Amino acid sequence: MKIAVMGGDGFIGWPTSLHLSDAGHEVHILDNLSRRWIDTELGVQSLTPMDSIQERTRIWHAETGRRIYFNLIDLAKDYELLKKWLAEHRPDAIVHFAEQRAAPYSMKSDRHKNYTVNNNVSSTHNLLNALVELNLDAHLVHLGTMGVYGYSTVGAAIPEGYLPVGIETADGQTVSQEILYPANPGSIYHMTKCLDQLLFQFYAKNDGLRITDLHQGIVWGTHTEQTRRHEQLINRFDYDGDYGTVLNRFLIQAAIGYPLTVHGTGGQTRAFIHIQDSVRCIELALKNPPQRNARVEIFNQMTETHRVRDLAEMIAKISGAEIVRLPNPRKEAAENELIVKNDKFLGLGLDPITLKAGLLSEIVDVAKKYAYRVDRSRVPAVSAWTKDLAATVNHDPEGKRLKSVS
Ligand code: USQ
Repeated sequence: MKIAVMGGDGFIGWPTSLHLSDAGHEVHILDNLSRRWIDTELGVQSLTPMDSIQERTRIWHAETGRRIYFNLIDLAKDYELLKKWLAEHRPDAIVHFAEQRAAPYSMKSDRHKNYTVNNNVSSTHNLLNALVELNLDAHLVHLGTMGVYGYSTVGAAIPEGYLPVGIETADGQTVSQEILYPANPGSIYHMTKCLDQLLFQFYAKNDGLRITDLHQGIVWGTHTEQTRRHEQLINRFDYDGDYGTVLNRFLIQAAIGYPLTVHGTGGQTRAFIHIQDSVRCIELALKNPPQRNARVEIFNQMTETHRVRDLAEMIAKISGAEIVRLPNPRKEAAENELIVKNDKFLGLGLDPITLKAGLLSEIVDVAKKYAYRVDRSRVPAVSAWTKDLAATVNHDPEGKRLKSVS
């Protein structure tokens, strides 16, 4: 297949591009390199040293003889350029990662809220709009989030996208329907993914577009089979308070001797998936497109659920790290239960990689190798969900410890 990977320079976009290229597909990356600009804005860098996208694709070609093509296009702003590229290349499938993906970044200030909404909603809409305009029947696979469902305890398993409901009619009958699971976003970022769902629903119904939405959990790990092949193919690995996600942050914190930063009681239960499984799921989704005029296909792309404090304890046990409980900068349930259905990917043959001490220690070792690149002052999560919460943020979780050491 000819596949366009929108956002193919990012944390999952890059390993996905390699995985698909390795599987024999013709891969074209479209990316505005915003993730690199945001690193510059925040004054942080990936724990792992990353080369330019042009250099990465050159190394991939030298290693495998396969080409990955790169195009500098901003989906949210360069509509005409995007349309021109799609018209010339007419890909069979499109994987859409081209969105700002960090909840804390989206909540930093009014400017970051505006940027996240404008960027994410426009990039998705521009893509859908162009497909219709060009009469292009490419299968669109979008990286959504488990966060569209919200994290309140329901006491029932979260279905894959659609909820069966009974509606009482005027004459007292009950009719059955399946509706999109009620959206319950917990951040501006998560809200944009809820808005994406509505855009997909409309374009599938109105124009018959073939769309798959992947509701992904928190990704952990950094390497995939392909990124391991060469030092310069290495994936990015975020540790900072805005872009680092919880499990990867704990692993890096363990590696650099920083206390594991648990927000609140750590009773938040979340869904997780290893990055290797993430790229496999995307390939499975590409192989199983919905029919034209069918409703949007939705998969829950996760393999297990864990409570934040249990993760911290597991990592403390294997690494000897200490744990600190911090005031939670987010407005979220302190404790929640989470049961999630993921039968569809399992049915398509996904054999999940689950959290095991051996695998976690391996990631701590990767982190130790690059520990010299960490700026410890960028570890704390200081983006607060409300002005009141901002006043409670702990800007220096290891401060006391450092003082007692000196
Ligand atoms: N947390 C801590 N300590 C930390 C960092 C986070 O206790 O140092 C807690 C947070 O308060 C939250 C949970 O861990 O309760 C998860 O936070 P996260 O930063 O790992 O994940 P989140 O902000 O939800 O976002 C990430 C990705 C996003 C993806 C989402 C999937 O950045 O792109 O959509 O995970 S999900 O969480 O399932 O919605």
